[in-house]
Amino acid sequence: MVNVTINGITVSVPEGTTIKAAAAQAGIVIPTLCYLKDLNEIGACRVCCVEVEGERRMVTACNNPVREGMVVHTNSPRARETRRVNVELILSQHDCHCATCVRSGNCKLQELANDLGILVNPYEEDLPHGIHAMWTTTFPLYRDAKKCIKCMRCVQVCEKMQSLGIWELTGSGGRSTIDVSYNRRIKDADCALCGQCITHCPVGALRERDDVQRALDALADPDIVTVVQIAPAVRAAWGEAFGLAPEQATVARLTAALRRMGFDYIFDTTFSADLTIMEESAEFLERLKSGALRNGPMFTSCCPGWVRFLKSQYPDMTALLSSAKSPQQMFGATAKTWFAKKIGVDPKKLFCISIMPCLAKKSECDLSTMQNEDYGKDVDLVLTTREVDRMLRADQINVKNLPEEACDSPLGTGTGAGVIFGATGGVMEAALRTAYYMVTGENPPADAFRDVRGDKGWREADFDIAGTPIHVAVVSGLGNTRRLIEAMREKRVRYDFVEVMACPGGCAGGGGQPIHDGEELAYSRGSVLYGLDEVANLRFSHENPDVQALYREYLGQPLSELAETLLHTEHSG
Ligand code: HC1
Ligand code: SF4
Repeated sequence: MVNVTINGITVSVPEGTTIKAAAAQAGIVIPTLCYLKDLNEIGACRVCCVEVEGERRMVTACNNPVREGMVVHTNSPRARETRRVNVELILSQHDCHCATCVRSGNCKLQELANDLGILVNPYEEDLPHGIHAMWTTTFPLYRDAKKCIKCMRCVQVCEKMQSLGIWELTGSGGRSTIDVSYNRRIKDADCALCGQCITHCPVGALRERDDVQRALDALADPDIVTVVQIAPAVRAAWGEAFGLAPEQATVARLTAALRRMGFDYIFDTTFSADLTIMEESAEFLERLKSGALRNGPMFTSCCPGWVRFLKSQYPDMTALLSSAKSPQQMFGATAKTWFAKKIGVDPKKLFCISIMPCLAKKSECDLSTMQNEDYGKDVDLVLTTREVDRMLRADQINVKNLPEEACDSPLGTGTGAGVIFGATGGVMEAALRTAYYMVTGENPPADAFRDVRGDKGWREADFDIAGTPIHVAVVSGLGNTRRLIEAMREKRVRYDFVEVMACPGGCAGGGGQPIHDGEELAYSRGSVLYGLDEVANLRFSHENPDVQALYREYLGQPLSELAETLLHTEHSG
């Protein structure tokens, strides 16, 4: 152990502890803009500089370990002055038009400048301009170089967590900035659109393409019937921006809010998550029976960030993906056929809007394989949880005081199995519940496959389905995914079925979810979803009465010709 005195308080900490962590143990907060545990411990922003007795230079607290007998001051005149000047210098290169910034009120730099009482910036504004300030406005990921503070978080998150290395530091001195690596344009750069660089950005330099106006235009058009679907993981997060507890921030309350805004039909993606399970479980059993799994496992296909990753990094393996479309797309295809017929509306007049915790969904719905000549696109528009939160705020909807209202029918019913899609391991668990039923004609205990749950980024489990052993893996985060695929290619591991989610923790931690600087909420949101499953009346996708009606009235059975046409794809677009 090492003894260190910080602001007169002596603490004893293990060797190797950083000054910042030792101070936290003494109850002293040392602010920082760039620090991310295990990912970005490089002292880039210099906001955490402290004075160490006997040292001539100021010391960054986030990446320097304590030494025996060290005496540290975080609030000495020199420490105060250094922190303030460093923040002022950052502000001199930051577009401070806070009123028009998407992160206003949720910006680490704004908060810190305010905490430090910086009312006038004494340094000349020195904003980057020219090429770095320009960006395509069509790609779902949007970057504003004028707001970038070069904290390096996006660089490290994309490189270390997601193994993609899309960002890099370019230029030098005052011209240094972050840009797409190897001089590529973002749309050509293999970005998976996971959005993790956005949720880890301390300011508003990265955000999703804002599609709110397109939703408002659809609402304003009297000829258009708006149909909204709410993704599983949205229910675990949408209320965070309003200070609602998870038990208040229900789908039913969000449904009420969306009705107040004027949307015509409000449905639940858990309906089509159950539908996906019917198709995907049937497909898995078919591959199992035909021996196709000898060529490699079946990969889940519902996460478009993962599908983008596979197509760009391992294109020779895309045949292993389940041919099932994602629940988002299955929903759209069902809404524009079965449902449109039911309500007697020309499907071309239906405008399908998804509320998703995800940016990659914005590009998934634009794929050429996700549309047809009869009705156009399965899904017309995707809004992130954050965009919908902004719409609710814009309409001054007092969500706290809204009653709960049921979704519309028949695409509004989901089971617990559909709800857990939003957490890592949930798709696998839901699929195995139904695969077991399809083989044996009996339900297993609902929690029979809970071994796939957990917070490790790469998990494995073994099960027995009516005498057939199956070996499965669940992985989340693209860095973990790359490790798993490399292990598969080197024949160090072999699986029958693999669930992949691009974002650590699954959709609950998706790149479109509300941002809480430095806090990882994926697993706590995931446990909200598992809690909803536990108390659900129906916990098996095959028991969803609306899915049963869809097969009875329209599709016939899983993998029927019509189901193949509407609900499956080649993943080649
Ligand atoms: Fe997801 Fe899915 S779980 S991909 O994370 O399969 O985005 O929530 O909607 O489509 O259902 C996202 C979540 C979501 C799909 C489902
Ligand atoms: Fe990297 Fe994901 Fe950001 Fe794309 S969205 S740059 S893959 S972190």
